[in-house]
Amino acid sequence: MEMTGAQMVIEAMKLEGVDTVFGYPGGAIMNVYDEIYKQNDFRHILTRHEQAAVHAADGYARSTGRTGVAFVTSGPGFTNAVTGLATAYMDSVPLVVISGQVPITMIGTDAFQEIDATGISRSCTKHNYLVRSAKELPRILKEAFYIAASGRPGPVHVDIPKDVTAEVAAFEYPTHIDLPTYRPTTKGNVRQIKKAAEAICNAKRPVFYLGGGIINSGSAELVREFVQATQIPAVETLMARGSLRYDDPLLLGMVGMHGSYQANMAMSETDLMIALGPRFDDRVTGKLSEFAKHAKVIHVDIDPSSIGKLIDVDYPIVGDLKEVLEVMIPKVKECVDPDRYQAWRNILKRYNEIHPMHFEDSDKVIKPQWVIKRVGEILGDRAVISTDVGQHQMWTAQFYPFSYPRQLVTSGGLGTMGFGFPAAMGVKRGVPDKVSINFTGDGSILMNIQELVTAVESRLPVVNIILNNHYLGMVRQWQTFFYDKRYAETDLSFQPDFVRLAEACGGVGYRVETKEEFDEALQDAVNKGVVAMIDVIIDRDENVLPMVPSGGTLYNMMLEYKD
Ligand SMILES: Cc1ncc(C[n+]2csc(CCOP(=O)(O)OP(=O)(O)O)c2C)c(N)n1
Repeated sequence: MEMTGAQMVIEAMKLEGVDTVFGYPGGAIMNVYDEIYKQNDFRHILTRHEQAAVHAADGYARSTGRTGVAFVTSGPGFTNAVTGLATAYMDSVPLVVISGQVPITMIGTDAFQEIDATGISRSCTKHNYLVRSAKELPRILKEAFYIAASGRPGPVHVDIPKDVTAEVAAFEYPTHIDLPTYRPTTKGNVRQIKKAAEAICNAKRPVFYLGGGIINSGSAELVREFVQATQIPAVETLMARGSLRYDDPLLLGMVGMHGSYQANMAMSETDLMIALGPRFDDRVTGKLSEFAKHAKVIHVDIDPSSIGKLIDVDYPIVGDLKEVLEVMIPKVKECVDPDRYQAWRNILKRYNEIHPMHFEDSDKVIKPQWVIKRVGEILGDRAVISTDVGQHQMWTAQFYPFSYPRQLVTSGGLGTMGFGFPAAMGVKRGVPDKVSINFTGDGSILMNIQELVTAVESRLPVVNIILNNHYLGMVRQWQTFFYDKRYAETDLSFQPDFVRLAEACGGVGYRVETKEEFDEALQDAVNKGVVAMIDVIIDRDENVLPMVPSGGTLYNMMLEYKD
Protein backbone atom coordinates (compact mmCIF):
# COMPACT_ATOMS: atom_id res chain seq x y z
CA MET A 1 0.00 0.00 0.00
CA GLU A 2 1.20 3.53 -0.79
CA MET A 3 1.33 6.06 2.00
CA THR A 4 3.36 8.96 3.35
CA GLY A 5 6.31 8.51 5.65
CA ALA A 6 4.24 10.04 8.47
CA GLN A 7 1.50 7.46 7.93
CA MET A 8 4.13 4.74 7.98
CA VAL A 9 5.23 5.83 11.44
CA ILE A 10 1.67 5.48 12.70
CA GLU A 11 1.22 2.11 10.98
CA ALA A 12 4.45 0.81 12.50
CA MET A 13 3.27 1.79 15.99
CA LYS A 14 0.09 -0.14 15.37
CA LEU A 15 1.93 -3.21 14.12
CA GLU A 16 4.37 -3.11 17.03
CA GLY A 17 1.44 -3.04 19.47
CA VAL A 18 2.37 0.36 20.90
CA ASP A 19 -0.40 1.63 23.18
CA THR A 20 1.25 4.85 24.34
CA VAL A 21 3.52 7.49 22.85
CA PHE A 22 4.93 10.24 25.06
CA GLY A 23 5.92 13.32 23.14
CA TYR A 24 6.00 16.95 22.21
CA PRO A 25 5.38 18.35 18.71
CA GLY A 26 7.19 20.96 16.64
CA GLY A 27 7.80 22.02 13.04
CA ALA A 28 9.95 19.16 11.79
CA ILE A 29 7.68 16.43 13.16
CA MET A 30 4.33 18.05 12.35
CA ASN A 31 3.51 15.66 9.53
CA VAL A 32 3.63 12.80 12.04
CA TYR A 33 1.52 14.73 14.56
CA ASP A 34 -1.05 15.41 11.85
CA GLU A 35 -1.43 11.65 11.48
CA ILE A 36 -1.65 11.21 15.26
CA TYR A 37 -4.65 13.53 15.13
CA LYS A 38 -6.38 11.18 12.70
CA GLN A 39 -5.85 7.91 14.56
CA ASN A 40 -7.22 6.14 17.60
CA ASP A 41 -4.87 3.20 17.93
CA PHE A 42 -2.57 4.58 20.58
CA ARG A 43 -2.74 7.26 23.17
CA HIS A 44 -0.39 10.23 22.90
CA ILE A 45 0.55 11.83 26.18
CA LEU A 46 1.72 15.41 25.84
CA THR A 47 4.41 16.02 28.43
CA ARG A 48 5.54 19.57 29.10
CA HIS A 49 9.20 18.97 28.30
CA GLU A 50 10.91 16.52 25.94
CA GLN A 51 13.21 15.22 28.67
CA ALA A 52 10.12 14.18 30.59
CA ALA A 53 8.66 12.48 27.51
CA VAL A 54 11.67 10.20 27.25
CA HIS A 55 11.81 9.53 31.01
CA ALA A 56 8.09 8.70 30.96
CA ALA A 57 8.64 6.25 28.09
CA ASP A 58 11.53 4.87 30.14
CA GLY A 59 9.39 4.43 33.27
CA TYR A 60 6.77 2.71 31.14
CA ALA A 61 9.42 0.37 29.74
CA ARG A 62 11.10 -0.44 33.06
CA SER A 63 7.82 -1.18 34.80
CA THR A 64 6.26 -3.27 32.02
CA GLY A 65 9.19 -4.82 30.15
CA ARG A 66 7.74 -3.46 26.90
CA THR A 67 9.52 -0.96 24.66
CA GLY A 68 8.80 2.68 25.51
CA VAL A 69 8.19 5.18 22.72
CA ALA A 70 8.69 8.95 22.54
CA PHE A 71 8.35 11.51 19.72
CA VAL A 72 10.15 14.86 19.68
CA THR A 73 10.86 17.56 17.14
CA SER A 74 14.25 18.61 15.71
CA GLY A 75 16.78 20.99 17.27
CA PRO A 76 15.87 21.88 20.86
CA GLY A 77 13.21 19.17 20.97
CA PHE A 78 15.88 16.60 20.31
CA THR A 79 18.58 18.12 22.53
CA ASN A 80 16.07 18.18 25.39
CA ALA A 81 15.56 14.47 24.85
CA VAL A 82 19.26 13.58 25.08
CA THR A 83 19.37 13.18 28.87
CA GLY A 84 16.49 10.73 28.55
CA LEU A 85 18.37 8.70 25.94
CA ALA A 86 21.56 8.66 27.99
CA THR A 87 19.65 7.63 31.11
CA ALA A 88 18.03 4.70 29.30
CA TYR A 89 21.29 3.72 27.62
CA MET A 90 23.22 3.48 30.87
CA ASP A 91 20.54 1.22 32.39
CA SER A 92 19.84 -0.89 29.26
CA VAL A 93 16.22 0.18 28.83
CA PRO A 94 14.44 -0.54 25.52
CA LEU A 95 13.16 2.67 23.92
CA VAL A 96 12.40 3.87 20.42
CA VAL A 97 12.74 7.65 20.20
CA ILE A 98 11.69 9.30 16.96
CA SER A 99 12.77 12.85 16.20
CA GLY A 100 11.84 15.15 13.36
CA GLN A 101 14.70 16.59 11.30
CA VAL A 102 14.91 19.46 8.84
CA PRO A 103 14.29 18.40 5.21
CA ILE A 104 17.13 16.43 3.61
CA THR A 105 17.73 19.26 1.15
CA MET A 106 18.45 21.61 4.06
CA ILE A 107 20.68 19.38 6.17
CA GLY A 108 24.04 21.09 6.64
CA THR A 109 22.76 24.60 5.94
CA ASP A 110 22.31 25.63 9.58
CA ALA A 111 18.60 25.57 8.91
CA PHE A 112 16.10 26.67 11.54
CA GLN A 113 16.11 24.10 14.37
CA GLU A 114 18.76 22.00 12.70
CA ILE A 115 21.08 19.94 14.86
CA ASP A 116 23.18 16.91 13.99
CA ALA A 117 20.91 14.67 16.02
CA THR A 118 22.43 11.32 15.08
CA GLY A 119 25.88 12.77 15.68
CA ILE A 120 24.77 13.60 19.22
CA SER A 121 22.86 10.39 19.91
CA ARG A 122 25.62 8.08 18.66
CA SER A 123 27.29 7.88 22.04
CA CYS A 124 24.13 7.51 24.10
CA THR A 125 22.03 5.04 22.13
CA LYS A 126 22.34 1.37 21.29
CA HIS A 127 21.80 2.27 17.65
CA ASN A 128 20.59 5.21 15.59
CA TYR A 129 19.34 6.04 12.10
CA LEU A 130 19.02 9.08 9.87
CA VAL A 131 16.28 8.10 7.43
CA ARG A 132 17.01 9.21 3.86
CA SER A 133 13.88 8.07 2.06
CA ALA A 134 10.37 6.88 2.86
CA LYS A 135 11.21 3.63 1.08
CA GLU A 136 13.55 2.58 3.85
CA LEU A 137 11.30 3.70 6.68
CA PRO A 138 9.38 0.41 7.23
CA ARG A 139 12.61 -1.58 7.47
CA ILE A 140 14.25 0.96 9.78
CA LEU A 141 11.27 1.12 12.13
CA LYS A 142 11.07 -2.67 12.28
CA GLU A 143 14.79 -2.88 13.03
CA ALA A 144 14.56 -0.12 15.62
CA PHE A 145 11.99 -2.03 17.69
CA TYR A 146 13.92 -5.27 17.27
CA ILE A 147 17.29 -3.81 18.28
CA ALA A 148 15.82 -1.91 21.25
CA ALA A 149 14.33 -5.02 22.85
CA SER A 150 16.67 -7.84 21.82
CA GLY A 151 20.06 -8.82 23.23
CA ARG A 152 21.13 -6.27 25.80
CA PRO A 153 18.22 -3.82 25.52
CA GLY A 154 18.74 -0.12 24.92
CA PRO A 155 17.37 3.02 23.35
CA VAL A 156 17.27 3.36 19.55
CA HIS A 157 16.96 6.78 17.96
CA VAL A 158 15.34 7.31 14.54
CA ASP A 159 15.79 10.79 13.03
CA ILE A 160 13.32 11.47 10.19
CA PRO A 161 13.64 14.55 7.96
CA LYS A 162 10.45 16.44 7.25
CA ASP A 163 10.46 15.71 3.51
CA VAL A 164 10.70 11.98 4.28
CA THR A 165 7.57 12.10 6.42
CA ALA A 166 5.83 13.84 3.48
CA GLU A 167 7.16 11.48 0.81
CA VAL A 168 4.88 8.77 -0.55
CA ALA A 169 6.18 5.22 -0.98
CA ALA A 170 5.02 1.63 -0.75
CA PHE A 171 4.47 0.39 2.77
CA GLU A 172 5.22 -3.18 3.50
CA TYR A 173 6.20 -3.87 7.08
CA PRO A 174 8.90 -6.55 7.15
CA THR A 175 8.16 -9.76 8.99
CA HIS A 176 11.76 -10.83 8.96
CA ILE A 177 14.92 -9.07 10.07
CA ASP A 178 18.26 -9.63 8.48
CA LEU A 179 21.08 -8.01 10.39
CA PRO A 180 24.22 -10.05 9.71
CA THR A 181 26.34 -7.93 12.08
CA TYR A 182 23.84 -8.08 14.95
CA ARG A 183 22.94 -11.54 16.13
CA PRO A 184 22.93 -11.70 19.92
CA THR A 185 24.02 -15.04 21.34
CA THR A 186 21.29 -16.30 23.63
CA LYS A 187 22.37 -19.87 24.33
CA GLY A 188 25.34 -20.16 26.66
CA ASN A 189 28.23 -22.49 25.91
CA VAL A 190 27.28 -25.79 27.55
CA ARG A 191 30.85 -26.76 28.42
CA GLN A 192 31.41 -23.46 30.16
CA ILE A 193 28.13 -23.81 32.01
CA LYS A 194 29.18 -27.27 33.18
CA LYS A 195 32.52 -25.99 34.42
CA ALA A 196 30.81 -23.14 36.23
CA ALA A 197 28.39 -25.61 37.85
CA GLU A 198 31.31 -27.68 39.11
CA ALA A 199 33.00 -24.57 40.48
CA ILE A 200 29.83 -23.73 42.39
CA CYS A 201 29.63 -27.20 43.91
CA ASN A 202 33.31 -27.08 44.90
CA ALA A 203 33.32 -23.58 46.38
CA LYS A 204 33.37 -22.92 50.09
CA ARG A 205 32.29 -19.31 50.21
CA PRO A 206 30.27 -18.63 47.07
CA VAL A 207 28.03 -15.61 46.63
CA PHE A 208 25.50 -14.60 44.00
CA TYR A 209 26.10 -11.12 42.60
CA LEU A 210 22.69 -10.26 41.12
CA GLY A 211 22.56 -7.50 38.50
CA GLY A 212 20.06 -5.65 36.34
CA GLY A 213 20.25 -8.32 33.62
CA ILE A 214 18.00 -10.47 35.81
CA ILE A 215 15.22 -7.93 35.55
CA ASN A 216 15.76 -7.31 31.84
CA SER A 217 15.77 -11.00 30.95
CA GLY A 218 12.77 -11.83 33.14
CA SER A 219 14.71 -14.48 35.03
CA ALA A 220 13.97 -13.55 38.64
CA GLU A 221 11.88 -16.69 39.16
CA LEU A 222 14.79 -18.86 38.03
CA VAL A 223 17.21 -16.93 40.20
CA ARG A 224 14.94 -17.51 43.20
CA GLU A 225 14.91 -21.20 42.43
CA PHE A 226 18.71 -21.23 42.08
CA VAL A 227 19.27 -19.47 45.40
CA GLN A 228 16.77 -21.71 47.16
CA ALA A 229 18.23 -24.94 45.79
CA THR A 230 21.82 -24.07 46.63
CA GLN A 231 21.30 -22.01 49.81
CA ILE A 232 24.02 -19.70 48.54
CA PRO A 233 23.70 -16.13 49.83
CA ALA A 234 23.09 -13.30 47.38
CA VAL A 235 23.74 -9.58 47.05
CA GLU A 236 21.78 -7.30 44.75
CA THR A 237 22.86 -4.23 42.83
CA LEU A 238 20.59 -1.16 42.76
CA MET A 239 19.30 -2.30 39.36
CA ALA A 240 18.52 -5.80 40.62
CA ARG A 241 16.38 -4.81 43.64
CA GLY A 242 13.31 -7.03 43.74
CA SER A 243 15.03 -10.03 42.11
CA LEU A 244 14.72 -11.74 45.47
CA ARG A 245 12.06 -10.93 48.03
CA TYR A 246 13.24 -8.46 50.67
CA ASP A 247 12.58 -11.05 53.41
CA ASP A 248 14.48 -13.90 51.78
CA PRO A 249 16.91 -15.07 54.48
CA LEU A 250 19.61 -15.57 51.86
CA LEU A 251 19.43 -11.97 50.62
CA LEU A 252 22.31 -10.03 52.16
CA GLY A 253 21.04 -6.69 50.88
CA MET A 254 22.35 -4.17 48.39
CA VAL A 255 26.05 -4.19 47.54
CA GLY A 256 28.38 -1.26 46.90
CA MET A 257 28.87 2.32 48.01
CA HIS A 258 25.76 2.32 50.21
CA GLY A 259 25.41 -1.42 50.51
CA SER A 260 24.93 -3.38 53.71
CA TYR A 261 27.89 -4.46 55.80
CA GLN A 262 27.21 -8.16 55.28
CA ALA A 263 26.79 -7.75 51.50
CA ASN A 264 30.05 -5.86 51.12
CA MET A 265 31.91 -8.24 53.41
CA ALA A 266 30.52 -11.21 51.48
CA MET A 267 31.94 -9.74 48.27
CA SER A 268 35.25 -9.12 49.95
CA GLU A 269 35.63 -12.62 51.37
CA THR A 270 33.97 -14.82 48.78
CA ASP A 271 35.96 -17.49 46.96
CA LEU A 272 33.49 -17.71 44.06
CA MET A 273 31.44 -14.85 42.70
CA ILE A 274 28.48 -15.95 40.60
CA ALA A 275 27.74 -12.76 38.67
CA LEU A 276 24.35 -12.90 36.95
CA GLY A 277 23.83 -9.90 34.67
CA PRO A 278 25.70 -7.13 36.52
CA ARG A 279 28.19 -4.78 34.90
CA PHE A 280 30.71 -4.20 37.72
CA ASP A 281 29.81 -0.54 38.05
CA ASP A 282 32.30 1.49 40.08
CA ARG A 283 29.56 2.32 42.58
CA VAL A 284 29.48 -1.42 43.30
CA THR A 285 33.12 -2.44 43.09
CA GLY A 286 34.95 0.48 44.69
CA LYS A 287 38.68 0.07 44.09
CA LEU A 288 38.83 -2.60 41.39
CA SER A 289 42.13 -4.16 42.43
CA GLU A 290 40.69 -4.92 45.86
CA PHE A 291 37.27 -6.02 44.67
CA ALA A 292 36.49 -9.65 45.49
CA LYS A 293 40.19 -10.27 45.42
CA HIS A 294 40.03 -13.86 46.69
CA ALA A 295 37.36 -14.95 44.26
CA LYS A 296 37.13 -16.91 41.09
CA VAL A 297 34.50 -15.28 38.91
CA ILE A 298 31.60 -16.67 36.91
CA HIS A 299 30.02 -13.96 34.76
CA VAL A 300 26.86 -14.57 32.75
CA ASP A 301 25.84 -11.73 30.43
CA ILE A 302 24.07 -11.29 27.11
CA ASP A 303 26.58 -8.61 26.13
CA PRO A 304 30.01 -10.12 25.36
CA SER A 305 31.67 -6.71 25.64
CA SER A 306 30.57 -6.51 29.27
CA ILE A 307 32.40 -9.70 30.23
CA GLY A 308 36.01 -9.16 31.28
CA LYS A 309 35.64 -5.44 30.68
CA LEU A 310 36.62 -4.41 34.20
CA ILE A 311 37.81 -7.53 35.99
CA ASP A 312 39.25 -10.86 34.91
CA VAL A 313 36.65 -13.58 34.60
CA ASP A 314 37.38 -17.30 35.07
CA TYR A 315 34.11 -18.65 33.68
CA PRO A 316 32.73 -16.27 31.03
CA ILE A 317 29.31 -17.26 29.72
CA VAL A 318 27.72 -15.22 26.95
CA GLY A 319 24.00 -15.77 26.71
CA ASP A 320 20.51 -14.82 27.75
CA LEU A 321 20.38 -15.30 31.51
CA LYS A 322 17.11 -17.18 31.33
CA GLU A 323 18.39 -19.67 28.77
CA VAL A 324 21.69 -20.09 30.62
CA LEU A 325 20.00 -20.64 33.98
CA GLU A 326 17.66 -23.22 32.51
CA VAL A 327 20.74 -25.29 31.72
CA MET A 328 22.87 -24.35 34.70
CA ILE A 329 20.40 -24.92 37.55
CA PRO A 330 19.81 -28.64 36.86
CA LYS A 331 23.57 -29.15 36.49
CA VAL A 332 24.24 -27.51 39.85
CA LYS A 333 21.41 -29.42 41.48
CA GLU A 334 23.15 -32.67 40.51
CA CYS A 335 26.22 -31.92 42.59
CA VAL A 336 25.35 -29.28 45.16
CA ASP A 337 25.26 -29.86 48.90
CA PRO A 338 23.76 -26.79 50.56
CA ASP A 339 25.23 -27.83 53.94
CA ARG A 340 28.66 -27.24 52.51
CA TYR A 341 28.12 -23.49 52.77
CA GLN A 342 26.75 -23.52 56.33
CA ALA A 343 29.94 -22.18 57.93
CA TRP A 344 30.01 -19.36 55.37
CA ARG A 345 26.38 -18.49 56.00
CA ASN A 346 27.15 -18.38 59.73
CA ILE A 347 30.01 -15.94 59.20
CA LEU A 348 27.75 -13.64 57.18
CA LYS A 349 25.00 -13.88 59.76
CA ARG A 350 27.47 -12.81 62.39
CA TYR A 351 28.46 -9.80 60.26
CA ASN A 352 24.84 -8.81 60.09
CA GLU A 353 24.46 -9.12 63.85
CA ILE A 354 27.45 -6.87 64.39
CA HIS A 355 26.40 -4.21 61.87
CA PRO A 356 22.81 -4.57 60.71
CA MET A 357 21.27 -2.10 58.27
CA HIS A 358 19.62 0.33 60.67
CA PHE A 359 18.78 3.92 61.47
CA GLU A 360 18.09 5.84 64.66
CA ASP A 361 14.43 6.76 64.70
CA SER A 362 13.25 9.87 66.53
CA ASP A 363 10.05 11.22 68.06
CA LYS A 364 11.05 14.81 67.50
CA VAL A 365 11.78 14.90 63.80
CA ILE A 366 10.82 12.65 60.89
CA LYS A 367 13.61 10.43 59.65
CA PRO A 368 13.62 9.77 55.90
CA GLN A 369 14.17 6.05 56.43
CA TRP A 370 11.05 5.92 58.60
CA VAL A 371 8.98 7.41 55.75
CA ILE A 372 10.24 4.80 53.30
CA LYS A 373 9.64 1.92 55.69
CA ARG A 374 6.20 3.29 56.50
CA VAL A 375 5.20 3.42 52.84
CA GLY A 376 6.42 -0.16 52.62
CA GLU A 377 4.22 -1.14 55.58
CA ILE A 378 1.16 0.63 54.19
CA LEU A 379 1.49 -0.17 50.48
CA GLY A 380 4.11 -2.94 50.23
CA ASP A 381 3.74 -4.72 46.91
CA ARG A 382 0.72 -2.59 45.92
CA ALA A 383 3.16 0.15 44.91
CA VAL A 384 5.71 0.52 42.16
CA ILE A 385 8.43 2.81 43.43
CA SER A 386 10.24 5.38 41.31
CA THR A 387 12.96 7.61 42.67
CA ASP A 388 14.96 10.65 41.79
CA VAL A 389 18.65 10.85 42.57
CA GLY A 390 20.34 11.64 45.85
CA GLN A 391 20.16 10.48 49.45
CA HIS A 392 16.46 9.65 49.14
CA GLN A 393 17.27 7.24 46.29
CA MET A 394 19.79 5.34 48.39
CA TRP A 395 17.52 5.23 51.44
CA THR A 396 14.76 3.88 49.21
CA ALA A 397 17.06 1.16 47.87
CA GLN A 398 18.13 0.30 51.41
CA PHE A 399 14.81 0.37 53.26
CA TYR A 400 11.87 -0.28 50.92
CA PRO A 401 10.63 -3.89 51.10
CA PHE A 402 10.86 -4.78 47.41
CA SER A 403 9.22 -8.07 46.64
CA TYR A 404 9.13 -8.44 42.87
CA PRO A 405 11.15 -7.46 39.80
CA ARG A 406 10.35 -4.11 38.13
CA GLN A 407 9.06 -2.76 41.43
CA LEU A 408 11.89 -0.22 41.57
CA VAL A 409 12.33 2.31 38.76
CA THR A 410 15.44 4.39 39.27
CA SER A 411 18.23 5.97 37.26
CA GLY A 412 21.27 3.94 38.26
CA GLY A 413 24.03 4.44 35.71
CA LEU A 414 23.52 8.07 34.77
CA GLY A 415 22.06 9.16 38.10
CA THR A 416 19.64 11.62 36.54
CA MET A 417 17.93 14.08 38.88
CA GLY A 418 14.51 14.86 37.41
CA PHE A 419 13.95 11.28 36.28
CA GLY A 420 11.57 10.17 39.03
CA PHE A 421 8.37 12.09 38.43
CA PRO A 422 8.04 11.60 34.66
CA ALA A 423 9.16 7.99 35.04
CA ALA A 424 6.43 7.49 37.65
CA MET A 425 3.90 8.84 35.12
CA GLY A 426 5.09 6.20 32.67
CA VAL A 427 4.73 3.59 35.42
CA LYS A 428 1.15 4.66 36.09
CA ARG A 429 0.36 4.36 32.41
CA GLY A 430 2.08 0.97 32.11
CA VAL A 431 0.81 -0.67 35.31
CA PRO A 432 -2.34 1.27 36.20
CA ASP A 433 -3.41 -1.18 38.94
CA LYS A 434 -0.44 -0.27 41.10
CA VAL A 435 0.02 2.85 43.17
CA SER A 436 2.79 4.89 41.52
CA ILE A 437 5.01 6.42 44.18
CA ASN A 438 7.94 8.71 43.48
CA PHE A 439 10.41 9.23 46.32
CA THR A 440 12.13 12.48 45.52
CA GLY A 441 14.22 15.27 47.01
CA ASP A 442 13.52 18.97 47.22
CA GLY A 443 16.29 19.45 44.64
CA SER A 444 15.33 16.74 42.17
CA ILE A 445 11.59 17.41 42.06
CA LEU A 446 12.16 20.89 40.68
CA MET A 447 14.01 19.50 37.67
CA ASN A 448 10.80 18.29 36.02
CA ILE A 449 8.18 20.02 38.16
CA GLN A 450 6.26 21.14 35.05
CA GLU A 451 5.03 17.55 34.71
CA LEU A 452 2.47 18.25 37.43
CA VAL A 453 0.43 19.70 34.59
CA THR A 454 0.84 16.60 32.40
CA ALA A 455 0.03 14.21 35.24
CA VAL A 456 -3.16 16.08 36.15
CA GLU A 457 -4.31 16.61 32.57
CA SER A 458 -3.56 13.03 31.52
CA ARG A 459 -4.97 11.52 34.72
CA LEU A 460 -1.79 9.82 35.81
CA PRO A 461 -2.09 9.94 39.59
CA VAL A 462 1.48 9.85 40.82
CA VAL A 463 2.15 10.33 44.52
CA ASN A 464 5.35 12.35 44.89
CA ILE A 465 6.84 12.05 48.35
CA ILE A 466 9.41 14.80 48.82
CA LEU A 467 11.93 13.88 51.50
CA ASN A 468 12.57 17.54 52.14
CA ASN A 469 15.86 18.29 53.91
CA HIS A 470 16.17 21.75 52.37
CA TYR A 471 19.52 20.68 50.94
CA LEU A 472 21.03 19.06 47.90
CA GLY A 473 21.51 16.36 50.47
CA MET A 474 23.83 13.92 48.76
CA VAL A 475 26.25 16.60 47.61
CA ARG A 476 26.14 18.14 51.06
CA GLN A 477 26.91 14.75 52.61
CA TRP A 478 30.10 14.60 50.52
CA GLN A 479 30.95 18.15 51.59
CA THR A 480 30.51 17.08 55.21
CA PHE A 481 32.63 13.95 54.88
CA PHE A 482 35.29 14.96 52.38
CA TYR A 483 35.36 18.76 51.99
CA ASP A 484 35.65 19.92 55.62
CA LYS A 485 32.07 21.18 55.63
CA ARG A 486 32.61 23.81 52.97
CA TYR A 487 28.98 23.87 51.95
CA ALA A 488 29.19 25.39 48.49
CA GLU A 489 25.79 25.92 46.88
CA THR A 490 23.90 23.07 48.50
CA ASP A 491 21.51 25.00 50.73
CA LEU A 492 17.96 24.95 49.39
CA SER A 493 16.35 26.80 52.28
CA PHE A 494 14.69 29.07 49.76
CA GLN A 495 12.10 26.95 48.07
CA PRO A 496 8.59 27.14 46.71
CA ASP A 497 5.48 26.32 48.68
CA PHE A 498 5.11 22.79 47.33
CA VAL A 499 1.51 22.51 48.50
CA ARG A 500 0.40 25.58 46.61
CA LEU A 501 2.53 24.61 43.64
CA ALA A 502 0.72 21.28 43.42
CA GLU A 503 -2.62 23.01 43.77
CA ALA A 504 -1.77 25.61 41.13
CA CYS A 505 -1.44 22.74 38.66
CA GLY A 506 -4.64 20.98 39.70
CA GLY A 507 -3.03 18.44 42.04
CA VAL A 508 -3.24 18.04 45.79
CA GLY A 509 -0.49 19.11 48.19
CA TYR A 510 0.20 18.06 51.77
CA ARG A 511 2.77 19.44 54.16
CA VAL A 512 3.82 16.92 56.75
CA GLU A 513 5.77 17.45 59.96
CA THR A 514 4.66 14.50 62.09
CA LYS A 515 4.31 10.78 61.57
CA GLU A 516 0.54 10.97 62.06
CA GLU A 517 0.25 13.64 59.40
CA PHE A 518 2.24 11.48 57.03
CA ASP A 519 -0.06 8.49 57.45
CA GLU A 520 -3.11 10.68 56.87
CA ALA A 521 -1.64 12.35 53.79
CA LEU A 522 -0.61 9.09 52.17
CA GLN A 523 -3.95 7.42 52.82
CA ASP A 524 -5.82 10.44 51.53
CA ALA A 525 -3.75 10.72 48.34
CA VAL A 526 -4.04 7.01 47.58
CA ASN A 527 -7.74 6.80 48.40
CA LYS A 528 -8.59 9.80 46.26
CA GLY A 529 -6.33 8.73 43.39
CA VAL A 530 -5.01 12.24 42.86
CA VAL A 531 -1.74 13.66 41.59
CA ALA A 532 -0.15 14.39 44.91
CA MET A 533 2.80 16.17 46.39
CA ILE A 534 3.52 15.17 49.97
CA ASP A 535 6.13 17.54 51.31
CA VAL A 536 7.70 15.75 54.26
CA ILE A 537 9.98 17.89 56.39
CA ILE A 538 12.75 15.54 57.50
CA ASP A 539 15.85 15.63 59.68
CA ARG A 540 18.25 17.91 57.79
CA ASP A 541 21.38 16.20 59.01
CA GLU A 542 20.68 12.58 58.22
CA ASN A 543 23.43 10.84 56.24
CA VAL A 544 23.32 7.75 54.05
CA LEU A 545 25.33 5.02 55.74
CA PRO A 546 27.16 2.71 55.42
CA MET A 547 29.36 4.42 52.87
CA VAL A 548 32.36 3.25 50.89
CA PRO A 549 34.18 6.45 49.93
CA SER A 550 34.63 6.82 46.19
CA GLY A 551 37.53 4.62 45.05
CA GLY A 552 37.70 2.95 48.48
CA THR A 553 37.47 -0.73 49.27
CA LEU A 554 34.26 -2.54 50.15
CA TYR A 555 35.67 -3.89 53.41
CA ASN A 556 36.49 -0.37 54.64
CA MET A 557 33.02 1.04 55.02
CA MET A 558 32.20 4.13 57.04
CA LEU A 559 29.58 2.77 59.39
CA GLU A 560 28.86 5.93 61.31
CA TYR A 561 29.63 9.60 61.20
CA LYS A 562 30.53 11.45 64.35
CA ASP A 563 30.61 15.22 64.23
C1 LIG B 1 20.86 16.34 36.56
C2 LIG B 1 21.78 16.19 37.72
N1 LIG B 1 22.49 17.26 38.17
C3 LIG B 1 23.32 17.12 39.24
C4 LIG B 1 23.46 15.91 39.85
C5 LIG B 1 24.42 15.75 41.03
N2 LIG B 1 23.69 15.40 42.26
C6 LIG B 1 23.61 14.13 42.69
S1 LIG B 1 22.68 13.99 44.07
C7 LIG B 1 22.39 15.63 44.13
C8 LIG B 1 21.55 16.23 45.23
C9 LIG B 1 20.13 15.83 45.12
O1 LIG B 1 19.37 16.60 46.01
P1 LIG B 1 17.87 16.25 46.34
O2 LIG B 1 17.12 15.96 45.11
O3 LIG B 1 17.32 17.31 47.22
O4 LIG B 1 18.00 14.86 47.11
P2 LIG B 1 18.68 14.48 48.51
O5 LIG B 1 20.10 14.08 48.22
O6 LIG B 1 18.62 15.69 49.41
O7 LIG B 1 17.87 13.34 49.00
C10 LIG B 1 23.03 16.28 43.06
C11 LIG B 1 23.00 17.75 42.85
C12 LIG B 1 22.72 14.84 39.33
N3 LIG B 1 22.83 13.61 39.83
N4 LIG B 1 21.87 14.99 38.29
